[in-house]
Amino acid sequence: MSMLSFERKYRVRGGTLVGGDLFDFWVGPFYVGFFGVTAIFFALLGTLLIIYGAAIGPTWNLWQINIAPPDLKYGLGLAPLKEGGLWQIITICAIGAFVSWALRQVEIARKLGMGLHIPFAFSFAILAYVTLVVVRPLLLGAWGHGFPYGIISHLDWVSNVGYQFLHFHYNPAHMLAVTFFFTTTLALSMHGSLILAVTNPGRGEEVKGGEHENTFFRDDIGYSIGALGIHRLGLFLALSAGFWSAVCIVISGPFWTRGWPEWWNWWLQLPIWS
Ligand code: UQ2
Repeated sequence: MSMLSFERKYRVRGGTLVGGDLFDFWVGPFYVGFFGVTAIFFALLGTLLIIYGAAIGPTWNLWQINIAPPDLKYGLGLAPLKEGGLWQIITICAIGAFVSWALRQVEIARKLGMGLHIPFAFSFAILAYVTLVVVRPLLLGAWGHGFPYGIISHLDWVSNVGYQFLHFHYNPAHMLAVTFFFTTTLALSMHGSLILAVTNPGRGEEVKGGEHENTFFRDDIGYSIGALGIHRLGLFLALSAGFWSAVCIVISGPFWTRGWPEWWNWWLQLPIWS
């Protein structure tokens, strides 16, 4: 793979967290690093175990392949390989790969003298996954509370857990998460369309810049959040969506066991009504 003229300038040594300069090199366009090696290791092992799990399963139908967590009777112990043990090892591989990836992002950011916003942002996605398959199962006392790895099966799991709480949409943290997800799409569609609009003027027209971006929204709604501001807002909205998703599932079971509509009885029980 060829290297762009400016790339050589940014291929600087150092910034590694472990291993010194042992893994401080590139393969083609990719930085390796200690965590590049561990990421490849966990991703490869996890993928092979998923394929093995599919091979000993009843179907090769991509939609129906399922690798289930252990039965609840195994509690927080290790399960036999074909009875959830595979799910447990795959979960370790997944977390190993995700965390390796985040730490590799840290090393690259350090090399370039950048902020750590990217690994920080990615860690919220890891947090949401770890909450589902580690934190909540730990709090509930069994790995069997993790979700199954399969396209249809994980949808069934979400549906089942939803009905277990009667009407999951009444979960206040779920409400916040959904609102943040939708607002994220609103903000990104506003930002994406604005940038494309100023960079694609009519034929013969000059490309527009920040002044036009600000002016459009000041004319439109009387307010412009600014070029830096929209990215801060976008990051905040996206991270909040992931954060409240993790909260909404971890409180369901460990901290609230009845239907979510019933949670709102606190409102009817306020002393101001009596
Ligand atoms: C903006 C701005 C940008 C943008 C966008 C806005 C010049 C290039 C999209 C407008 C965004 C506003 C007013 C905030 C909207 C609030 C929510 C909660 C969606 O002003 O600065 O930079 O891309």
